[in-house]
Amino acid sequence: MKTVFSTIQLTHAPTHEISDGQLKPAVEIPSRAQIVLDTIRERRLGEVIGPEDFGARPLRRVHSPEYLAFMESFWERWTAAGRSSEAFPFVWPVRSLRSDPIPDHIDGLLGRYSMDAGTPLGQHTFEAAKASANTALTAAKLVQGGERSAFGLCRPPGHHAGIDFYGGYCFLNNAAIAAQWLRDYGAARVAILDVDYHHGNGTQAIFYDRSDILFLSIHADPKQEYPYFLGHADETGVNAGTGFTRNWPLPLGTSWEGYQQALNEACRWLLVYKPDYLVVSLGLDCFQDDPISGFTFTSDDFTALGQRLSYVDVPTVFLLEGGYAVDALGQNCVNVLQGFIKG
Ligand code: 6XA
Ligand code: ZN
Repeated sequence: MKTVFSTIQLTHAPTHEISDGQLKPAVEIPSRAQIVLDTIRERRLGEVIGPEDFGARPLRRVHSPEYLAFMESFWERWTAAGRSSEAFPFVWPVRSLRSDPIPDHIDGLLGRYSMDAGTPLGQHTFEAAKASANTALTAAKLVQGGERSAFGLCRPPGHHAGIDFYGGYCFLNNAAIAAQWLRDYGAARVAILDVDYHHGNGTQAIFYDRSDILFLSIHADPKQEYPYFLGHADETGVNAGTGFTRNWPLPLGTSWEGYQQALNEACRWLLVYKPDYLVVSLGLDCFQDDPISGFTFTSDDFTALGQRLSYVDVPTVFLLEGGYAVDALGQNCVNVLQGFIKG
């Protein structure tokens, strides 16, 4: 299996994040990508290639022009306001406040275009996010060109980012951008299976009213876990998209044993839907030692996950999402990918 990766993705190197009422060391850090890359080479998964530059068009197919313009101009505006550190929003247009008109001040803009205060935004963030999206697109193009599978070593991740907001360490929705690109270049139906520990709220919302892109997600129950405000079992799509979103929220403490029923159900939906391509939002944060998560997968369970996905027998694009137990991240990730190859 080929891997796509660009070192530009390492330039987003946050130092801190806001969590647990504190300014803590950031967990979505460049060494995550580095260890995955090192393990891919050690275990000879396959060739590692750089991404093609797809330009702005595929980003505009998913994200709003206003949001992309905000991201492009963010650092200039932030520094013009006299700031030089990573940015965190602190006010949002929630119920009873107005989203329009758009504020002029950078602190207002940060709130308008974000969903949480836990996602550091810095000088090189958007450059890295664009490289990450190009990595996803290049992996999609490999599979579109006839490869059975490809791995986009995406970082920063994407599945929490919506049409016009960032959050959950995500800025551009790599899985959505890749799925939409596959639709735009010949596929009739694309499915996205999100196996990250956290619900992929951004991806779900982007395709919620559509039947041409199926969204399936298995994750920690949002009543107990981030992102808290989406990912319940009763969210199944709307209008033309009714029935084309499915969620399996699972309790904290879920093991591979408890996970498999949901995974088998999700795979059955894939067999019925018969997508031309499958995009897997591959988070590795279901791991037992993940510092911010609450499931109990072992490293071997990730091999079984990859094997199970190979039985679906659809050309598959894997895109990295979360996973913060850095020491084991490379093993866990390559276990999924080799499990898939060896099926
Ligand atoms: C709150 C937790 C963010 C979740 C990030 C993640 N700081 N999403 O792994 O998949
Ligand atoms: Zn996650």
